[in-house]
Amino acid sequence: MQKKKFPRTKLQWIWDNIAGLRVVFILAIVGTLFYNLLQLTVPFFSQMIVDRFLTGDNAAVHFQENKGEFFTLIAAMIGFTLLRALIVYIDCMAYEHVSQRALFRIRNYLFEKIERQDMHFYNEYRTGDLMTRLTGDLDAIRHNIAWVIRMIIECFALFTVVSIYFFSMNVKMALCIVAMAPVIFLIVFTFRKKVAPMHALLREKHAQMNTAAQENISGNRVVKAFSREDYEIEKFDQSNHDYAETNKKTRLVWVKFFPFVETCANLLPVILLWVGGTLLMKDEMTMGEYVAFSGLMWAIANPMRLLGNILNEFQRFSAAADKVMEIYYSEPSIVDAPDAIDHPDRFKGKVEFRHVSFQYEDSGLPVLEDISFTAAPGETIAIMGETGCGKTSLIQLIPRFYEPTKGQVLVDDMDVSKLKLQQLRTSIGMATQDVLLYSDTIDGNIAYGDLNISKENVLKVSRYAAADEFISKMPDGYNTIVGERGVGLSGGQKQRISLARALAIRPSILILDDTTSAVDMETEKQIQKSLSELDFPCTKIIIAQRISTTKTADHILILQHGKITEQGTHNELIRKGGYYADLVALQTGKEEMVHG
Ligand code: DUT
Ligand code: MG
Repeated sequence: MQKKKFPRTKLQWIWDNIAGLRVVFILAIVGTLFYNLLQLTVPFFSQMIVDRFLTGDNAAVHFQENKGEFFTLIAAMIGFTLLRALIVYIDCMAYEHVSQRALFRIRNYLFEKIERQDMHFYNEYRTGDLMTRLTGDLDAIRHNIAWVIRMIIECFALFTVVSIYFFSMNVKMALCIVAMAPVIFLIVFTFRKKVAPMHALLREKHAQMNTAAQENISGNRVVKAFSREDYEIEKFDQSNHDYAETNKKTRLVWVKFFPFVETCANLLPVILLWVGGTLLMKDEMTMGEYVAFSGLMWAIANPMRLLGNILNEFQRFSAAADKVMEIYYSEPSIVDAPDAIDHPDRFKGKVEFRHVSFQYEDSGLPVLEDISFTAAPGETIAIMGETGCGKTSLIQLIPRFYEPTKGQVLVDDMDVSKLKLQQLRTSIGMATQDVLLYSDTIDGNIAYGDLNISKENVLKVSRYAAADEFISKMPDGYNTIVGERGVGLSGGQKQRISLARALAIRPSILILDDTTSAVDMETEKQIQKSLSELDFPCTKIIIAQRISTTKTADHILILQHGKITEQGTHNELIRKGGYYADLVALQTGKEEMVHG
């Protein structure tokens, strides 16, 4: 996939997201610098002790005469060590605090972003991938704030401070040691180039594995139905194996570089012994200085060794940040127009399509072509046609889930693209083709679109949807909890709850997509009757396959391959003798009569 450009760099983005915590963060950085400076105290005092009290001609006399000074130096050493430990503790807490708050903030923001995306986004991204962004990727970002940034600062601070100290003590010795730095940088730089793509790949494998797990868990009924457990287990195993392999390969990249870095780090004491020894013999360096060099050698060697690890983690962060920022900066393409009409009043419910054509962004085939029809307020329009002819696509243009590629969709004579999305959508009650019920009570599911709905109204819409009877018979009635997908309910029962949910918002426009397909004829008749007797005005657009559902409609549209091929009332279409008439014949068993 093409790498996306973001308005901010990754570090700027982190900076943006620690607004309000920046002072704490900067103080933490200052703390890191400070406690690394304190690292110098132990070797500094050791040097003094060695030079004054342990070496030299009159060391023993000096010690006898200045015992007080000796113990003061020891006490200072202990004091500074304790102070350093305290600062390290507070500092770690500060980084942790900032990183946790930033994580919290980004996660909320990201969830809101995902929630407000349009349909196109959900066609593009897989759930498992989005979940990875919200969990593993975000954790890599938190780790970057809490650990990686701190370590980078620590390494550089330590290296710089110790180098300066070394130079102040002995330039020749310092030069020989610091000369190792460019070599290390070269190694690490080459490593970075090799390891960066590995982390991007690793992150992708992680997302793939999560997607496999998520799809299997939510689609487990299909797996069971086809007895494909073994197959899926093997497939997941493969995914897991892929991930583990990539993980191993990523580690191996460092393993290749590690011996070089380790050799450089291990050479340092050798250099000290060799060069330092020579300088000592030539009296160009004191024993105390030698001890200080030796005592601080780790401060040069450790950053060298750590750099690979830090870089590894930074690349992990970088790969994760790419993914998170992609969502962070994504904008839904369907949003309120800047000059959107404010329409707080109830819509009358007129729906009009004017020469509408439509095609999905990711497919080259036109789905709808030149669709024109009008539904007057309160009318019932039925849409029929073979599977895949574009019925669902057509109705999705009304709440503006997608935009037509040509033509206009109007509600109450206003182009839907000029209406406020929230006002438009809350006026449309929709029961979609595949019913999704939340893990909540039946009551909660019905009240989803209007949390202030009264108990009586829940009962009323359930009666309209012919759902009251079966709900009342359930052990906990309206308080029965239904599962993620309404497990425990029949297809027809779920459809009726979904219809009740659509009616509960008292919509101006009711859209039913195959909503009574799983309901028996008798119940369907009952629903039809109550839909014609609703106590609020409502235009109904009903997709159905059964003639019994559509024959009372004011207007029937026949959709074939994305075009309206017939339209009219039941009787008009029968007289016409086309697709609809054939359908009537087929469904009422009078085929021979029509063709005979
Ligand atoms: N299509 C896409 N992308 C989508 C959804 C559908 O390319 O996200 C295609 C598939 C099909 C056409 O659009 O060829 C129309 O699909 P639609 O779902 O509108 O068909 P339908 O009339 O509602 O079919 P069914 O009766 O099976 O629900
Ligand atoms: Mg459909």
